[in-house]
Amino acid sequence: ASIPEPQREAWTKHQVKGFTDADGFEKEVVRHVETSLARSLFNCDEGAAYSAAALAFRDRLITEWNKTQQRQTFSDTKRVYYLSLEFLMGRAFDNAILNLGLKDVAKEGLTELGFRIEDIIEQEHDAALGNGGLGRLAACFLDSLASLDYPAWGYGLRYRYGIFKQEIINGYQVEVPDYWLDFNPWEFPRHDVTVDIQFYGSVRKSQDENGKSVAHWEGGEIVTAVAYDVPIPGYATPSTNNLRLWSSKASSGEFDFQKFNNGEYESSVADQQRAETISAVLYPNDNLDRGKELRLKQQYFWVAASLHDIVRRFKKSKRQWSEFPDQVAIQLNDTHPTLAIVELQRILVDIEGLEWDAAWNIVTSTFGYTNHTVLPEALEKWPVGLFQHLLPRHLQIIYDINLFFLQSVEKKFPGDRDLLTRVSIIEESQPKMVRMAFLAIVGSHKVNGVAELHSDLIQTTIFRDFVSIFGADKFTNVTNGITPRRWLHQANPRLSELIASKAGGHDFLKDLTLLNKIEEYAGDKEFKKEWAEIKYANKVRLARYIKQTLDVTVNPAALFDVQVKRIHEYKRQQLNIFGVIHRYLTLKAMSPEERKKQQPRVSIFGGKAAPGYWMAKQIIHLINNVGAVVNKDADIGDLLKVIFLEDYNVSKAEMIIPASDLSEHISTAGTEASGTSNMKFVLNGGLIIGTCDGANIEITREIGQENIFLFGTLSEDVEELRHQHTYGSHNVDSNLTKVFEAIQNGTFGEPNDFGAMVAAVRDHGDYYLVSDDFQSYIDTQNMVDTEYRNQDEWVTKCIRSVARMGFFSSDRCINEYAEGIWNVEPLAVKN
Ligand code: F58
Repeated sequence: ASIPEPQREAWTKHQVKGFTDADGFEKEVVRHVETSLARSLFNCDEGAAYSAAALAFRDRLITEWNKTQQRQTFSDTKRVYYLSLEFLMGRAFDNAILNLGLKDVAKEGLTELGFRIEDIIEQEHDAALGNGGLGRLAACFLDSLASLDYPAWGYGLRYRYGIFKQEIINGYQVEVPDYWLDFNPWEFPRHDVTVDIQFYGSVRKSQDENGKSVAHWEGGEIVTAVAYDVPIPGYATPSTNNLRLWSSKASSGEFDFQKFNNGEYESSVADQQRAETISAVLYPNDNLDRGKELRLKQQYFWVAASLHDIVRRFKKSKRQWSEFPDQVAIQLNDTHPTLAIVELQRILVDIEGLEWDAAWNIVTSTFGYTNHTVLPEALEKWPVGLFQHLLPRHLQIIYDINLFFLQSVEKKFPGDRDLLTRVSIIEESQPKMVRMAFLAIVGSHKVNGVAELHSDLIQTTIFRDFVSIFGADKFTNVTNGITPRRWLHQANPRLSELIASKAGGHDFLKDLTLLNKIEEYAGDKEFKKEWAEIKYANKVRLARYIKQTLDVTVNPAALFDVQVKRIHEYKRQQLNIFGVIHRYLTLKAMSPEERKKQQPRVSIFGGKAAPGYWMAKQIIHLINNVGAVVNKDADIGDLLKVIFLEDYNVSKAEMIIPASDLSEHISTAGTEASGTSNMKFVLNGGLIIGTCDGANIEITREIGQENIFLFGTLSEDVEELRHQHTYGSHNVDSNLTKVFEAIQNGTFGEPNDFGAMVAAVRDHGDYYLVSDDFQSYIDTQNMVDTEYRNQDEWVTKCIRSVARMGFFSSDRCINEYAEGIWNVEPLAVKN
């Protein structure tokens, strides 16, 4: 309902203007302390100061956000909808003040009010609605979409509990729930934006007046989706996009007032709780599909609410259905939202009455699908029986999609029964399964991988048949990227300023290729000195944090070697810790004189293990036990320290990454689709030790092979080696055998605790080729030691690498999606 013309003057007069200087900001902080928080200068601690400062900036964001949304509505251009079950946002405050260009204002204002901005930033709880790379990629994409002025919305779930908090107790991981919503100023509940979502029930068919069969999905239960909106500010632009997260609650129709009236409070409340369970918790698995019913419920709940919202918005434009793909592009972040394909077909056919083929044309022109893994255990499949029970009409539609698809395959490749079995969306197994990746391919117009090697691999292995069916044009690559705003400007402000001083200001934060301007300073003495000082200061900060949290003293002058990411056998933290043990044994065997010549190193690990992944937990346990022995060994001193940082998350990454000299990206070749932290480390002036896998390959191409430490088996040789392990003889590397002996003689605690880790390599086929790559890993680490001692040359390498990292901005990546997949354009902001 809009305000009539005569009264609008009053509105314009009182339009919120928003502060632009420290004084204005302080006024807003004090107002929020005294009104929103009902406190005063007598009881304003850092928590309250954060809350008030966040509310003050939130007000600023809302004004721009409203304008952006109005602009998008009036211009009526095509929008992008990014559907992701995970958005790993981290903190919002620091990001908001930087993107608004008001960090100095915030700093000055907070200082005048008696606070240090660093302490205030630390008060914020991370928004941790994701597991790892996939969720963080979605967050970087939102930042780029807004910064580049694309009309785009994110859609996700508002989990009450994000990824668990990790505690390390006696060397073991313990999971603690992450209840993060106590105070969240960054979200806006939209109690008026709700969608009723149906589950279970049955399908009745009838005939319409023309004799056409119509399906009616009836009965079952209803859960209500409530929208919560999160503003996403762009950098150096007023554009502020929207992330809409759905929360589940019992539908008012469903809540049993009768029961309540009869005094059966408990059972009526139980219904309510059951509904709220849907959006209660993020599943903590990374690269593993566990097939739980609640997970499928989450997926449908979120997808159905989002599509309803998108369709509702489209219908307001009063266009023909055939124009839907001109107005709407939907990107599926992995297969988790694949049901959106089926749901849109259902809306168009069952509710809007379109013919099947016309509807299917619209559907396939609308969707794009991004694949993030080739690991078979991570490819989603759902039992047909579960679908039949939970979403009976959707199963029928899937059967029809499959039928028409297989008919088209049969037409193109007559008589190839094997092919039909291989590509069928329904796997003829016991029980029968719906293959979600195949459904996503059939229902999309583009399928992309996330790095060149990965995109090649999916086209030649898991999706090979689909390339011959649909043609190679349907498949493409979009190499991942990261946002330089968070991962350079925010995480490493001093380095960002140093770069700005030589790159002609901060434009490189919007066009990262401008980093190349610093290459001419790679030999500049003064520049290198400042560069090295910044790295050292970042290491001092991390060393201080290690002292505070673990009470271990590390020398900031030592080489900081970092591997932080989810713990997974394919990422091979076991290779790293076996290498550390080998280093320890080697140092122990040396004379004191020889030891003095060695390069001191701090091996830093961090990352969560999925709660049910016991091998990953064993790896964490071994790292901690090795640290306990090595860190107190007087023979070793500063030469080697082993650190496990608890509860790795986005805000810790912002502190750890700028402090790294060397980071490890050492997955078995062909297993890590892309990796994105590799890009963050290089961008912050650290070098990489890595395998020829994922984006490491493209990083090498960009920065030059002389600036990266590559080792290990190539992806084309992996299969053959695995075959040999299984069917030929398998001899474990001799240095690795000594490492195993040390583990088994109890050097690092109870040997049985690590039996499975050793056996996986020695007795069970060494699927991840730890033994095959061990010697080249050790040799390469020794090379790192040698090169690190030449600090002058090392710093030059770091500067050159940073200068050549322009390609890895998520801005480049989003522009590629916009042009090659979505066909959308930025919406210019007129002042
Ligand atoms: C990651 N996948 C890839 N999945 O492993 C990584 O190489 C890539 O850089 C990144 O995506 C972005 O493309 C990943 O993080 C998950 O965590 C899923 C969570 C939900 C269950 C299945 C795995």
